[in-house]
Amino acid sequence: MFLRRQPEGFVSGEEISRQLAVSRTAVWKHIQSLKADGYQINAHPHLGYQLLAVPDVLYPEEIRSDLGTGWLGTRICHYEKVDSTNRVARELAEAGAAEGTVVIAEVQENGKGRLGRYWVSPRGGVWLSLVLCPPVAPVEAPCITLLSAVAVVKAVRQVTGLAAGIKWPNDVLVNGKKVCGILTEMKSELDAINYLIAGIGVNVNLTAGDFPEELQHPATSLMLELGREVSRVNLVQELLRQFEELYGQLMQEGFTRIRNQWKELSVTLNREVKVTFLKEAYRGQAVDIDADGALLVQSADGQLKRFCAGDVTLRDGLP
Ligand code: BT5
Repeated sequence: MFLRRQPEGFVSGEEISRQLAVSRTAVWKHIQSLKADGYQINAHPHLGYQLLAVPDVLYPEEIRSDLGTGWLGTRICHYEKVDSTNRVARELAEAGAAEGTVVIAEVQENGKGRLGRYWVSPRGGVWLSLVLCPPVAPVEAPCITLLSAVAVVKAVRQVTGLAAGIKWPNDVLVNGKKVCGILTEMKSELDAINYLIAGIGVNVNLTAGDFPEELQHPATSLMLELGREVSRVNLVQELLRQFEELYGQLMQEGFTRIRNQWKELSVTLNREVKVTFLKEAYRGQAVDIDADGALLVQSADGQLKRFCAGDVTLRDGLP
């Protein structure tokens, strides 16, 4: 990635071979393999090499360049195609992968939503899973889902300027449509988490044609809302930075600060909602989330009900 830092001009093969302490032939071979990976490189017989364009692929080297995180993303496993990054991350975790390992795929052929639902994952999105070992009790795991949503919203706002918000518990919306879903899975014992996988899917550069008919209204992508493509590398980098920062806050200070940020970014609170849980629907006003991340809903007769899980429909979408 020596060339990347000098996009303006040429770098001679001699200089690269000196800096990297490899032969000129090795430099030439490396340039050929970069070209094969989609990097556009201008090779001039006298001036040397010039980087013209990097491919829109989430190569670990691109993500790690200027990433600036401490532990998150130290190891990034990138795949062209997998069934589900959560499945791969679980397998790596079982094999002892370190906390902070990131699994990314360009395409998921069997992307998972919650409760066995599907997740549409064609090329152009960010489909990733983080391997975590939070030293908290399993009942506190929902906090990590809420934390993930805060991290996504902050990253989306930072990189695109779009006014993203959170719909409890795990959806990120832009203009009322879903751009991101989060699937948290864990392996735990009664009082300790062995590992937790935070699976995050963001519709970044998806076109309307990428969504099946039934998702045309409820789903969107950052590109569709912004009217231009978004750098997926920048988004992943910002997401990892925000996640690491928030995770640090959670470990040091507990959930309160994350909860406050979640509340600020929420599009659920103070709205009329329908919560569906185990096929039962409950209507009321979403008034708060509690210290465990559960949603508190007040019905018209003043009764307060607490939901640890469920699906929320906001008032505009209420039948
Ligand atoms: C979610 O479930 O929103 C969690 C999605 C998590 C996806 C990530 S991608 C990386 C990692 N690897 C995985 O295999 N999964 C994670 P849920 O709240 O149950 O929403 C699922 C519902 O959202 C589906 O039933 C569809 O109605 C809708 N949906 C499917 N694909 C979508 C998409 N790309 N964008 C918006 N909505 C979608």
